[in-house]
Amino acid sequence: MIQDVLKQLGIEDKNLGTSTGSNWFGSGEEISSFSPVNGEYIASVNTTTQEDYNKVISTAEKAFKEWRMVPAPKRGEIVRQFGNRLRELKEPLGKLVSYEMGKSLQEGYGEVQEMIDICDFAVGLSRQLYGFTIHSERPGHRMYDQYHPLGIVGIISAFNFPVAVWSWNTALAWVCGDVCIWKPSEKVPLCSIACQKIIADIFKENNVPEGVSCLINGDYRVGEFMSMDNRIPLISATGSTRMGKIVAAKVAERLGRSLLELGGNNAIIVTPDADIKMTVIGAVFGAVGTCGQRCTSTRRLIIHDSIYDKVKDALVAAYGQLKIGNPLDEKNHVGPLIDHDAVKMYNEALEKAKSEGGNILVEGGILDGDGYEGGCYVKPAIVEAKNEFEIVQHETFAPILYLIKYSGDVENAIELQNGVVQGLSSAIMTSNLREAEKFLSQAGSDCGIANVNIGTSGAEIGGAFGGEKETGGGRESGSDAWKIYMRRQTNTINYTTELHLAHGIKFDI
Ligand code: UN1
Repeated sequence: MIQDVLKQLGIEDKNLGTSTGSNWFGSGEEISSFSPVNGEYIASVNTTTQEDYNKVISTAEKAFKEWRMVPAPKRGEIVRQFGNRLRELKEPLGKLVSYEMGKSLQEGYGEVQEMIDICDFAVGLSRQLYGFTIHSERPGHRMYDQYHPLGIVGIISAFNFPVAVWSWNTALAWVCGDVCIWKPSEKVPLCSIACQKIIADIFKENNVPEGVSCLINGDYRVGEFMSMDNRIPLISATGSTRMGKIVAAKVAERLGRSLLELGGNNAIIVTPDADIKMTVIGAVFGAVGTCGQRCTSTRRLIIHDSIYDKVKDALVAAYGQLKIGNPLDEKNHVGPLIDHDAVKMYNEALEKAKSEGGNILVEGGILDGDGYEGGCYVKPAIVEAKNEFEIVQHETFAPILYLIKYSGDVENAIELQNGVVQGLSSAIMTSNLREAEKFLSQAGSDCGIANVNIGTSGAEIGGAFGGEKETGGGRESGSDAWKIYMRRQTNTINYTTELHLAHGIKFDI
């Protein structure tokens, strides 16, 4: 089956990993992509050398000069066609995401749906790149601000959302008049080849210049070409906090702009008024969906002591129903982890949780028997823990859920929820209006995302996506996140015959 999928998406056994659109090249070493589903070799991609990169940059720079002159709604029209092509290719692309990354087929399709949704959003946005008009203090003057394209946007994406996060950035950047260079995770290079082929076709059909969408491949060294390059005014990086700190420092050194979407340590607060059924569905999907490898995955449940046992029992029963296995088989809820390193980190986290005094409620473990051969399958685990445990403070990209008890008022739960270094997503399950509003108030959750009666993951593209503290502070996707992809300019126009100075200054000559 996967052979058909690869064929439909134009993926060969050996692929050139560098592209400026229709042109594909690359002379770096090969990286092979193996599926976490069964360990099988899928195909290989060659990496981008410094020389290849320089060619990409000069093509992108040239393309920007043309692309910025295309009216924004016309750019939007091209993004509309891209969204339509994604609708046609949702099935093969979703399957490739599932097979190369390991997330369930439903989630693979969901990821492509996020791409389609952001394209729709960007099409509308292409007619709404507004600035303000401001009243001038001087007579006969008009003042306003407007937004212009920035230039080249560098996108560094993570393995866990191998296609959607790229599209959040590109769809907006393109309608804003920018050109993009994408460095995907070296763990999922084939997804990047598939996406670049799809957009290259659309661009070719519309005579879009070579260089508006560029792809480079390789490890952090290739990412470094971009973060140190002052020809790239904005670097949008998604991934670990460790990576984000390195990228941010390099970009800051040259006074570039960075948009960071880094680690999370997301909690759901479960108050005495919570609907237990909703809580369990939200928590289980949040903790085990994508095998716990979303940056929005639910890592902590902060449960009121009065309902602790009830929630705990319901969760244990729900975990007993989970089907783990080949993610392309739609009856399975949980697929594999991305690779053996991830399995090792999962194991180490469970060991550490135990050594710090955690009580294992649902036993974890590696699955390698029948049906799991060659894959990276593990059992989702639940651990009763304390918020201050070192391991609980740390983001482990795996399906480990920590249960933490609170007593007294919701303020105590909020304090625990905020008591970590990360600040991406958070949620409260309650039917108590006062508690919900406290959670959303300025003294409530300190995260970029705060939900009531839904879980921590699965954000819609229409909202701004990102978080505070070590999550990096950036916002991608909806709302007015587009502004970071543009430069703002304030214009003052004098339509009188005299030159007026501001602030009442007189300067007669
Ligand atoms: C990520 O894990 O980097 O909110 C992105 C969600 C998805 C995006 C996650 N829409 O879970």
